[in-house]
Amino acid sequence: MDTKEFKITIERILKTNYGKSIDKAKDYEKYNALSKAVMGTIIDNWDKTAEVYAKGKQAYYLSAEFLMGRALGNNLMNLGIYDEVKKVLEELKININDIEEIEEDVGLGNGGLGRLAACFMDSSAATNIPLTGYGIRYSHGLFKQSFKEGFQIEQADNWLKYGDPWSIRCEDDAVIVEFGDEKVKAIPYDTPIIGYGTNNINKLRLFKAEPLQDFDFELFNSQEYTEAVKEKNKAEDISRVLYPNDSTVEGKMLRLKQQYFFVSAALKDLVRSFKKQHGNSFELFKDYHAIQLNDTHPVVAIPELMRILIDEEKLSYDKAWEITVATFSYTNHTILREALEEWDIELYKKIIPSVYKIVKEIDKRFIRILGQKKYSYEKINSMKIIYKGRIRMAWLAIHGTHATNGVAELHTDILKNQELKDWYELYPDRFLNKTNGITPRRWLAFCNKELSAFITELLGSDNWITDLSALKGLEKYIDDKVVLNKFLEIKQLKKEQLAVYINKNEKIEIDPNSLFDIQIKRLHEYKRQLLNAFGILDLYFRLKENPQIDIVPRTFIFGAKAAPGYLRAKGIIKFVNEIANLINNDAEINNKIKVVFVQNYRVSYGEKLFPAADISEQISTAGKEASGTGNMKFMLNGTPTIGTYDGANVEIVQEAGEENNFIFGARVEEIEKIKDTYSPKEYYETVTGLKRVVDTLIDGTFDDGDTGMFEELYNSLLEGASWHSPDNYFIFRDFADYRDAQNKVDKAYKDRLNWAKKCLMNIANAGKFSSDRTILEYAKEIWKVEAKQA
Ligand code: 26Q
Repeated sequence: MDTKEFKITIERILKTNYGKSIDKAKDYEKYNALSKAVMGTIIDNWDKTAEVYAKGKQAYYLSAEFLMGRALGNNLMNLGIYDEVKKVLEELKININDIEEIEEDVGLGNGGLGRLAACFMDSSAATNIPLTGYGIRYSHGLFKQSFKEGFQIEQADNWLKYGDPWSIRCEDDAVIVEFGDEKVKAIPYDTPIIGYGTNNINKLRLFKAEPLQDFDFELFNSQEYTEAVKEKNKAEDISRVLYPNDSTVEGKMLRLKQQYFFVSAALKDLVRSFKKQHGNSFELFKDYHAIQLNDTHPVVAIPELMRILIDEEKLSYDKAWEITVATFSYTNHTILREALEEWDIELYKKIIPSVYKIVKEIDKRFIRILGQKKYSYEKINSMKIIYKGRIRMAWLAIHGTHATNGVAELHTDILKNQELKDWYELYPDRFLNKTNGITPRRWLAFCNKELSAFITELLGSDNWITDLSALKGLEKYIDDKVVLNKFLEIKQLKKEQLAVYINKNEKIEIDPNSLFDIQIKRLHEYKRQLLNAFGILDLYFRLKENPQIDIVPRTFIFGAKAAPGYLRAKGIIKFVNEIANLINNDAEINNKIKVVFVQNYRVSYGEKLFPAADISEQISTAGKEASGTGNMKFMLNGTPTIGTYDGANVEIVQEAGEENNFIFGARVEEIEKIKDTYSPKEYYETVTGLKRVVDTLIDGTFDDGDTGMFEELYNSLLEGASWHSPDNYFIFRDFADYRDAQNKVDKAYKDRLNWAKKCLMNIANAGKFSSDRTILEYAKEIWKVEAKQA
């Protein structure tokens, strides 16, 4: 890098864009100028990558969510210029950390599914796999969260307030998306995905919705301002905001419009460039495109491609179907019934009537096939795509693609043998497992530079950053006291850094010498933050009874957003905050335990939390968490797991050893066995300490501000509700086991060197969980695309 020229470029951008010299510029202006300067240096490689990719088959990731987080620091690292730029900035009297911290997170996703998409983008670039992401450029991402008197408050996320230096608006590539009674423009914004250790630069293309016409000039002239901008607003509503929901499905019209909007735009974009290259030879389409559907959210792509091929390109139904099935594949991310997407046919008829017709035809022909196979009437009913006035998107997805995959071994097994059993019998060759992964760049090299440097030193090479299985080489240091102590030293440093950050952001002081016990993920009943809360309360009461109990001082840290309409989840947040209030203000106890619920947990907060954790909470009800990926981020940063036998936890302990983690609770088979006769009351009455903690929900220990939230929680556990049985997630069943496991953690932690060994074993065996491995599996086994070096 020519640092002199780079400096000049930054100064020039500051002057042209903000009319300021560097000494007067604000941090966000410096951030923008620096980012734009970096953009300038990569454009040629970006073009070249596209050119090389265009010669062969490419893959496309259609996702309603991309939870990208911040770009600057990660991009500098991936380009290999982080240290150089840091120095350049120092010479300009700028601290790179201040500039990094000013960047807003790009929060265009809810949680795991959106973050997985982001990790896949990074991994595809690093491994030279031709993958392009397609999605929506929401003007507002996932809401910002704060707490007021312990209650969650949501605020709009205005991530574009300082501009978006990492995207380029591609007016020339705009397409028109047609709804039944409305047409809108879809404008692509392209963001470079910079590969680590390669010149390849992949692309994330997100569409913004705009009206065909900016506003009605006539109306404007006749003073009817509101009317004049109405159409503009209506169009822009489509990409205005991300639905802040995960795991429960709401059949909202705008949500359907969002789905069709980006899917139709993406397919039109692909068909247009295909025709430029190959004319009307559509039999070649599948040889140039593999399209992955990220859950059912983009599954309308199946009938939309059919519509384009049949209605616009005049192919026969059979030809179009063959191309469609060969092109698409589908990933399932959930086992929760309530999260299986279904759409009312009336909504489809109204919003996208021509697509509805195709869905109907697909279903008709499918029913005919099942009839020929002599399937019973009941079975056909249970499998047909349209049933009782609703379109079952997961069924359409399995039938209309050549591959369906789960996201961890256990999850895929449950799909094959339980949830999707009939489908597995119909299409046995279509079902595959692709265990999730995380990018080692952001989740170790970038967020834990101290540990990374140490690993590189020990291994004598930094090739683990692109070949994570190389971490296995760390195992040979398992009895090396110097190494183990150095690891503990680094962990301590990361904990101190986190403590400073939490103090600044939450105004709570925590002790970096205490054990950091962390649960960070979306708030959901099945993830059982409530079990954690009960565990803490139980420990508190035991300490009150007997202050002599010799425990390692512990700081319990939570981070989670609750969907705004998910009242029970919000009740759990309030409950944990009440517990925090009680414990943190109890002078007799607060040197032993402390509880912090951090506000606005997001990717950039995660980057500070994962490296600082001593124990990782992965305590979902067995069978409910499809995979989890936070569990992998902890593991990679040397944090043992306390967890159930669920999702990817199973594979984590397979790799790192059960003896280096803390597994507890009912397994899937047991849950299956007890679920119909489960009586939480019996546990409540008989398990020591359980009643005492559960009753705090109703006995006046805590105040829910007269919302009735706590009583509702209590009833959900003991009485159930119309839509579920009591203690639907088996918290009472696992309570005692969880306490035992926590006691084991406490005991194990006291033996510092032995603890460090567990940590080291987790790092050394995290290789499997690189998203590079996952992406290469998708490329080879599903997409049939090959790496291509630009
Ligand atoms: C659907 C319809 C309407 C509104 C919102 C939604 C919606 C949005 C997001 C439904 C579900 C989601 C997100 C699901 C999700 O994040 N699932 C997680 O996916 C991860 C990646 O595979 C897994 O590791 C997690 O186990 C799984 O919970």
